[in-house]
Amino acid sequence: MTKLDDHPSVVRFRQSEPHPRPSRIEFERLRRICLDAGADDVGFVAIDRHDLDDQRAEILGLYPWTKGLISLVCRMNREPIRSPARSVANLEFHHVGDHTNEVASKIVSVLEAEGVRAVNPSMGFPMEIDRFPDKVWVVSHKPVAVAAGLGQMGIHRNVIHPKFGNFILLATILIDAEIAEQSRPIDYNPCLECKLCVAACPVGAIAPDGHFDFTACLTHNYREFLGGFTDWVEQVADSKNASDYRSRVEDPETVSMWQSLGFGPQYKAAYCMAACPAGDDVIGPFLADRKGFMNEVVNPLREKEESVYVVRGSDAEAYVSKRFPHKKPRRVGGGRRLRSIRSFLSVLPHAFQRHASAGLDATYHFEFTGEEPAAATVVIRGKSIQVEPGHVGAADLRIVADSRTWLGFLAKERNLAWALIRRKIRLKGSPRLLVAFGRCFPS
Ligand code: B12
Ligand code: SF4
Repeated sequence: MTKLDDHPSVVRFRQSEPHPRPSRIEFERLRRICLDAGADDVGFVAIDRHDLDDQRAEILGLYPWTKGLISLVCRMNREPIRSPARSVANLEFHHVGDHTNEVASKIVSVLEAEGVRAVNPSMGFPMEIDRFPDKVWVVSHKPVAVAAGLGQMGIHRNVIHPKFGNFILLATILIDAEIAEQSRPIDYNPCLECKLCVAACPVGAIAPDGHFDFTACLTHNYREFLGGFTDWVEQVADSKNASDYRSRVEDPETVSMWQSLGFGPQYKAAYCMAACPAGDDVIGPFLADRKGFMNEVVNPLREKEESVYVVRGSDAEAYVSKRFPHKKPRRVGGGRRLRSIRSFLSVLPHAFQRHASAGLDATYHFEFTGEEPAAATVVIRGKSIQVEPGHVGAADLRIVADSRTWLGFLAKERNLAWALIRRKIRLKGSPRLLVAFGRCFPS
């Protein structure tokens, strides 16, 4: 066997020039590398910047060597995104999505050749899907882009670039070198607060006050992704025969799933993005003729007759029936089963249906026993929710539950009456408060 010192690769390496690892990169040079690779705009942030306080631990958890972050913007063409024809809009999303990943990969290649350690987590999919339904994405590109001066989040929570508007996709590259100069957030928000995104969203996910109904968007827009796909598979599994399946899933929905597997999943809406008139390159037609802009861009999306996916009893279901009677609400399951009490507690604020909670004013003390002991307080009041660790204040309902049984109950695999009889779940207070709690989180 060759000794390591005598191995040809080792000998060649030792005879070659020294390989310095640059610890600092010049701003202009890095900017040029990124623009040459195809980015339409770029900004740089150091990992210790305070704007990244809530992102840092997760990034360093995976890549402890990260010193700097490169944030990239790739522009999308506006007219395709605005098209009521979903295939046209989705072609643009997928095409620019791939392009964004390619640009990021090219930059990593250039940096790697120069001895700089760099990684490019995907702009969208694939994600760390084994963590589903917890947070599956590696880096949150939006806060990095905001810190890097590439725009601000509008009422619809997409980043609006000052020039390109929200017609952009984002990527982040993590590097192990310092960047000589940093970018700073822009000092105004390009969002015009016109609320056209609110008017366009078919499921009411975007509220005029900036509240975002995460599950409403996820259930409809992501019908062919993640939990939507799981729910469809379960429809197949539960069907007694072909005609039973057809009574659950319409033919276009079946072939749409085929298309999603063959070509790529199709976003069902993204109308918030389509409707947004903000950004220097975009704003002209809106300012020239607001009524015309509404008629040409927003109304075709609002008037489109289409299926809209909602969970029974959700705020979105009530919204579609009231605002868009010509659209067809299709009741589906969320397809998300929580696997831990930690996930249950962290997902509550995101899954909360504030209109379904109207009139409820209650404090819940949870005590979980068994595999995952935990204590938490949930306060639902004035259509808002607060989740805190431990027991705080006086409880209107105290729920003591075996953690595994509770997760089974949420997944509809365990019956509540069974769990109460066996004392796997115990209540102190009115059971009606538990029913009211359930109404706030339809699944
Ligand atoms: C999760 C996600 C979603 C979720 C949540 C959207 C959201 N507002 O965050 C859903 C499935 C609803 C979604 C939808 C869309 N998305 Co999306 N999405 C992401 C993703 C993977 C992470 C977003 C993120 O950083 N969230 C966390 C914080 C920073 O954002 P936030 O607004 O405060 O968080 C909300 C939710 O994410 C949720 N949340 C936060 N943390 C957690 C943790 C858990 C466990 C859960 C369950 C929820 C949750 O709570 C917040 C309020 O509801 C990014 C890609 C990436 N890796 O960054 C793309 C990204 C944000 N999406 C993008 C796009 C284009 C869309 C859609 C237009 C999809 C489409 N083509 O139809 C819609 C727009 C919906 C909207 N108005 O926001 C672009 C936005 C580009 C831009 N200009 O800003 C991104 C940046 C992808 C990219 N590389 O460009 N998306
Ligand atoms: S549509 Fe109007 S309110 Fe919504 S994000 Fe764009 S500019 Fe802001």
